[in-house]
Amino acid sequence: PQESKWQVWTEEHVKRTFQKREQKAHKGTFGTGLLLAGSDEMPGSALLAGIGALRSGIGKLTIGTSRFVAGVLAGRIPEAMYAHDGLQKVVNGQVPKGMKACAIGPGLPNPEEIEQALKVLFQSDLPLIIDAGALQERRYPSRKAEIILTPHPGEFSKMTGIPVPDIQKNRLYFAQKYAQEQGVITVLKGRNTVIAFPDGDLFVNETGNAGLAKGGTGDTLTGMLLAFVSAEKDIKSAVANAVYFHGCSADHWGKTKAQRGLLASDVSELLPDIMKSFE
Ligand code: B4P
Ligand code: MG
Repeated sequence: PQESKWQVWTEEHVKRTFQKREQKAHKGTFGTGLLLAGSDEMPGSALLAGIGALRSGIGKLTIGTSRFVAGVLAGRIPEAMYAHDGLQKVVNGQVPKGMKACAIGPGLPNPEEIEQALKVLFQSDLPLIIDAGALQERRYPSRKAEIILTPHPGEFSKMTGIPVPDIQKNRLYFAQKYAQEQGVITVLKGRNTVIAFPDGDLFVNETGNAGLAKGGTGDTLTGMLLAFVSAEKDIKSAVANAVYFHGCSADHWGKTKAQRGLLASDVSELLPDIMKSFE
């Protein structure tokens, strides 16, 4: 199989597309993001994604999570608001008002509940970032706002039934095919993350290193995507720049420190240094 033409998403692409933070801005300018993540057994995923979103410049963040997790997180992320049992509320049709985009999946264990929540969210006009526990084999409805999927090869295999070794041999081809057939933006993660758009546009990210091969770094990326999609006007560069900066953080770390010592939270902490040279 053969994908159609593709490009590396380069530093020049980032310089051309990354928006300056308007000095007359207020928090509303950058949108409020809804993060549906975290459960009693996996509270850290909501924490990591939440910090990823805030460090990436989101205007306001509402974290929909269990009461227990909200209690744990409130002291660590005082900047966020909390929707207690947020996923259940969405299942019941109560999507918090005034949101610009929604990310769902990190640290969510219950597939049936997620499926019901997605049914409600698909009816909304929110761009959706779907990750981790929310990635399943399913058909996506055609809707106006974008759907962005962020599988690693294991999750992409679960979504498509294609064995991981086959995916890895033809990452560009399968990501492009899936994006076009399903009408969703597909971010196939791993070394040289592939970013495929429904119109056939296809990019490869070359930043990042094996320091990112550690639990939690995917959650950080999901939070970053929520922020960029909420704040930026152009969806393609919003997605590609989030992937680019995520990798840059790991590369920056690797200049002076052992890759193996990188934590997912360090990725977020380094982001302001990375983005500084693009502002
Ligand atoms: P999960 O247990 O579902 O892992 P997770 O919670 O999703 O972890 P996290 O969210 O932190 O990381 P993610 O991969 O989303 O899955 C783990 C299992 O899935 C593994 O045991 C394995 O079976 C399978 N699996 C996962 N990745 C696989 C792969 N690449 N090949 C085959 N099987 C795989 O996000 C990680 C982030 O780090 C991404 O942004 C990714 O692009 C980046 N990253 C990781 N390694 C990198 C590298 N070497 N170079 C550059 N970037 C890298
Ligand atoms: Mg993940």
